[in-house]
Amino acid sequence: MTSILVTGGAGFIGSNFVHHVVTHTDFHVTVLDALTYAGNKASIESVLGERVEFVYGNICDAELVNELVANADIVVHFAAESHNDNSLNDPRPFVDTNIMGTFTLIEAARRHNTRFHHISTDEVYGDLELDDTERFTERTPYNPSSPYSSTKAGSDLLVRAWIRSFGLQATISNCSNNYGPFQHIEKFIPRQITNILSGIRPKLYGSGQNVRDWIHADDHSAAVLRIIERGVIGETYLIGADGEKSNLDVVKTILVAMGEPEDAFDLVSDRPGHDLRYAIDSSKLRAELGWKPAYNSFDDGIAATIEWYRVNRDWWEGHKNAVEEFYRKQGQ
Ligand code: NAD
Ligand code: TDX
Repeated sequence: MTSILVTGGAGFIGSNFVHHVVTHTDFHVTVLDALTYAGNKASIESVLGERVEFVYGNICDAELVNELVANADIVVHFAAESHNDNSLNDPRPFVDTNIMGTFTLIEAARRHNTRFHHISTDEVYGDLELDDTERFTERTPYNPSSPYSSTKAGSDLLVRAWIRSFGLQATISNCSNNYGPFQHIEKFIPRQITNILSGIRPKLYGSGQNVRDWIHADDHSAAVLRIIERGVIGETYLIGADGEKSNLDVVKTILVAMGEPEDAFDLVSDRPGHDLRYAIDSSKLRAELGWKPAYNSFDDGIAATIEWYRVNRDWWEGHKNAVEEFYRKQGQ
């Protein structure tokens, strides 16, 4: 039986991936997660057992990582500090986890010649103008803006160098903005949904014109599985679902779906260095590996996500005050 090590499997996308793997494969899964503020074991509790094992630990712990990688056939590396706003307040954990943690993992993968898949983001490419006709491709030059995206770019470059210099058996994927269940409520979509559920008005940074390219986390998981199964070693694949929307449009979609007037939001201070637009051209992944998204309606995906937060109040309610206090202090 194939044994897969999933770092960051108690986080948003990692936990969605664990559920996807349990449903669609017969792999044995080991989750390695440090349960930072962003990790929640409850997100994978329902599948923990013989097929899914949880190991509490840090990806910077070389001894632990070496032992786990030695026993795995494949490593899928999701663990990261992932929130731009946090990286602007305290960049240090981003350097530690995203750079040193990735270094620790690829050293172990190199030692044991283990298949490695590195999860990254479209933010490494910087941003686009609103009227730019080009989208990001695998050939777009790196130009990250924030401490978060620069540490992700650094980790991608480490993986690329380990492939070329040491023959690391690795692939890389850079995905656009994910939404779906189990996303921390500091992030845009769940923040607004849980605001409305808590009687707080949604908060839009700046003018709300910034554009993100949305993909459901389950579509991201399916693409990663496809890359593990059919991807070519050494290659990078961009993952995206042609889901470009302005933040203003997303907030209006959420408000209307929750039965509120579509102008019942507040404009708040902008994020420093706020990237204007991301947009992914995923034609390489579609043409070469035959992947396509299954979630074709953003409105339906958002409605299901709203329902998930409505039903799973216990999962998020305990963090809500602290998250809003963090934002209140910076006028957001
Ligand atoms: P998340 O913040 O929800 O989860 C991160 C997980 O990693 C948490 O469970 C946390 O406990 C764990 N973790 C953090 N530091 C760790 C460490 N040092 N050792 C072990 N575990 C540690 O993040 P996410 O949104 O699920 O993102 C997962 C990955 O996907 C990241 O690499 C991110 O860059 C990438 N990505 C995210 C998005 C998105 O829209 N969220 C889009 C593209 C790519
Ligand atoms: O309250 C808010 N109001 C608002 O207008 C928040 C939290 C965000 N925003 C804006 C900022 C962005 O333009 O919404 C957009 C999305 O913000 P985030 O959810 O913080 O995501 P983003 O910064 O785009 O990064 C996300 O996608 C790429 C993930 O957090 C990253 O991990 C991933 O790499």
